[in-house]
Order: sequence, then C-alpha cells, then structure tokens
Amino acid sequence: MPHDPITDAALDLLRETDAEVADIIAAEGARQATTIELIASENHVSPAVMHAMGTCLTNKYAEGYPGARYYGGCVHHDQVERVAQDRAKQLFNCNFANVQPHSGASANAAAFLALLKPGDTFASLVLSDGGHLSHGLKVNMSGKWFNPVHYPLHYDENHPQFEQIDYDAVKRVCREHQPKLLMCGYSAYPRVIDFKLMREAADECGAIMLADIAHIAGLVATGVHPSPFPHAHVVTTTTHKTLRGPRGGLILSDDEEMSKKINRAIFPGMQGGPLMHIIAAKAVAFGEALRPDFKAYCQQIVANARALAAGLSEHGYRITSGGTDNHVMLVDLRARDQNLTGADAERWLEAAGIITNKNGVPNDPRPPRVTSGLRLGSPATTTRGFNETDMHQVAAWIDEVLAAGLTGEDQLARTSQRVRASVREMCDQHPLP
Ligand code: DSN
Repeated sequence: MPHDPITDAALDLLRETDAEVADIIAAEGARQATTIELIASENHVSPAVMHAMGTCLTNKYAEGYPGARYYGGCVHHDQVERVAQDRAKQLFNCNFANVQPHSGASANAAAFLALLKPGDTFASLVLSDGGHLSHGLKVNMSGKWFNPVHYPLHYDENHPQFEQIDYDAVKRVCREHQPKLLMCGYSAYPRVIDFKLMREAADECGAIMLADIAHIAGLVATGVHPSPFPHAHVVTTTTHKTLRGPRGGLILSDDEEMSKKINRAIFPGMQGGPLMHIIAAKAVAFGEALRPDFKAYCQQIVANARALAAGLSEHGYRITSGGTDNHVMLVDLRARDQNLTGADAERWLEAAGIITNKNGVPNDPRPPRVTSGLRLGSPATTTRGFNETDMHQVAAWIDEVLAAGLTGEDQLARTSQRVRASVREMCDQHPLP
C-alpha cells in the first residue's frame, strides 16, 4: 500500500469518481510495496516527485522554450522549466540542458535528428551485448534510417577484460567505417565506461561523441561513476533510473551550437507540447539529487549491487565480466544449471515476489524471449534501505527459488510460497519512500 498520505488521499478522491481505475492503481501500489524490485532500470520516486507529477501543470500547452512560447499563460511554466534546466546543469556540471524529452529513446532520436542525416553511419554497442534498441536496432528508427556499425566486447574468456568494451576495437571500427557519431553508454553493462578513450576514438575519425548515461545518471551526478564531461559532445539520459526522478528524458551539452540544434530537434523537430508536470517533477528530483544524502544513496547502490553479485557467485552463478562496478549485473544462469533460462527464472522469481527481467548475455545462443541470463540491479532496493546483508539474503532466496524450479512444479510452488512470505516481511521492514 502507498504510505504517503497525500497519495492515499488522492486515490480516495479518484475512487469517488472512478473506482475501477483507482482500484487498479491501488493494487499496483500494493504490488510495489510487497515485492523486491530488482529491475536495474526501475526505482521508487520520493513523495515530492510523485506529487509534482499529479498537478495542474498537466493542463497547459507550453510549446517552445522559456521566454519563447507559442501559447499565452506560460509564466509559471517558464519558471519551472528554468529551475529544472538550472538544476540539471548544476548536477552534471555542464552549460546546456534540454529537459523536454519524453523519454531516453526520444532524447536519442532527437540527438540523431539534430546531428546526423538519414543514411549517416554511427558506431555503437549492439543491443545483444548490452546496448540499447535506440542505438541502432534494425527495427528501431535509429537502425532503419541510419547506418549503425557495432564495436565489440572482448569475447575471449582468457582476456583480462572478458566481456568488457574492447577500446582498441572501438578505434578500429571508427577508422574502418568513419562514423559521423560514436555512441557509448549502455543498458546492460556492469563496468565503468572510459569516456576519455571513447573521445580519442571519436576524434580519430572526426565523429561526434554521444554518451547515453540513462542507466548511470545518478552515479554520474554524484561522482560515483566518472562523468562523460568534458569528453562527450552530447549526453542523453533518462531521469527515472538511478537518478530517481519521473519517467522522462534529458539532453545535456557544453557545446552551444549543438545545443541549439538539439533544442530545435526536440521542438519543433520531434515533439509538440512539453509535459510540464513531468518537467516540474524533474526539477524536484534534480533538487533531491543535489543533496549530500543522494551521494550516499548512490554509493550504497554500488555496494548493494556488489553484494548481490557476490552472493549469487557463491551460489554458483556466473556474473558476466566477473562482477559489477555500478548498479547492474548480468547473471549467466547456465553456470548454475545448463537448463536454466532467463524466461523461466523471471517467471519463477516473480511468483516469489522478486521482480527481474530476462536478458541475453554476450554471445547468448538463446533467443531474446528466452535468454540465458537475468539482468539485476540495486537502485530500487537501495531506495528502500536494503543493505549488503539484505542483498545476500536476496541472493539466497533467488537461488532457492531457481533450484526448486529446476526440481519440479510441486517443489517450486512450495518454495515460492515460503519465499514470498519472507519477501513480504522484508518489504514491511523497508517500506517504500
Ligand atoms: N528499457 C530500459 C531498460 O530497462 O534498460 C532502457 O530503455
């Protein structure tokens, strides 16, 4: 159940006019409150962020930018967007911020629209190695209208950086294909990204460097992961993952000319009216991230991810690349049992109240709807106050459930029920914000 009285009161009011929708929202609140969220890209926002979203700012059209809108009545929208911009710039120590992208994928699409022409070549990591669909997947606009070339990881298991970015190969790919843009930043990559080496590769072929820090934005903002600045020309991110804001996107730059192109690409290039209620919530989240306790939160995210990875390793799972430096890990389930798939693991764990997502591991022979891996992350559990001991316990529960699933349906049912009860207890001890 939501614990915040304003959220509760808002739901009660909603129930008076639309009980059907209110009940669904309440049920989702209960699901979140009583399950352990290990999806690396999700988090639990503060009541303040939640409240800013549910406000009258949603009523307004504010196409344009502060001081240059296409509608009257935007005085307060100018104020709140400026606050969001200023806080974003302070947080990431850069000169330009566009807070209007509706999502990370929209932010990337806008960067492509601003900086490339259809058919231009760009370099990125392929989705199946930890990249993102907006980084050149053939079914995405980035792969349909542009020409992606992909740089590899180290695939040789005897290499000390096995399953990590092969920076020499990044340079080789850039020399060979002369991309107009080099993308770095990933959705399932557990290691520190060397932005300096990326910029060297970009400079060798005259490419623009774009860092998509959607996953690690909170860690970057607090210095827990190195910043892409001053290396990247343009930085895109979401605001709802480690940054713990509302669902949305953000584009940052230190380059005035590029930032003007980005602004034009977002509006009028791609979007119409900005979601001003979300921009207000972004401002609130950026304000929270500027406080010292947010750095402690981000440090604990990494400590918790490492504890979970260590716990799973002790139970016989293989963590790709040998561990994690950030909030995310990829668990190769085959090391525990060759028959274990990501799809089964995700389903079995959900029945026990542990929420994960199946994910391919590098060179995964199984298709994306099956996979040999699970992607796990610690941002949401850390928000609830879990510590390293709790994460070791979570690792033990994961193994109990998966081992039971391999044994058979009856054993799985008994074990999931028992673990589900323990998960509820732990969640009660660590209520949502
Ligand atoms: N879907 C997000 C993730 O889970 O990483 C990225 O867009």
